[in-house]
Amino acid sequence: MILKKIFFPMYDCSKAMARDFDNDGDLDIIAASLFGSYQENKKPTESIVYLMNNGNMDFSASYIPEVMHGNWLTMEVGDFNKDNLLDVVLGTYVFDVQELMKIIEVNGNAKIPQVLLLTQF
Ligand SMILES: [Ca+2]
Ligand SMILES: [Ca+2]
Repeated sequence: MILKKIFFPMYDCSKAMARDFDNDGDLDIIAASLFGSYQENKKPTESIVYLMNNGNMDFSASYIPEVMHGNWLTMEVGDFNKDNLLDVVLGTYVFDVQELMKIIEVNGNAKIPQVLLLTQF
């Protein structure tokens, strides 16, 4: 038996969940990363990634640049707004005040999402 494999590089991925997010009958993947300490040079591709299943184990990756400063500790999937499309809720982790100050310095403001709800439209 030969299994087709996919490899998607994502450093410090803390959780990946497979669900049919686009209701087309196949499983897609959402993955989030937790870094042990804040990485100011972190890329959007290393934060939250949505892998849409195109069939035959072919996936297209999408990113959310606005949330790249989170250290995503927890994630859950559900239809929170009852529109029959799955949503994703994430929670981030900040180790201490020094790390928080570094994030604020890099972001330029203190508006950092601690809990994030992603919905589809
Ligand atoms: Ca799907
Ligand atoms: Ca929904």
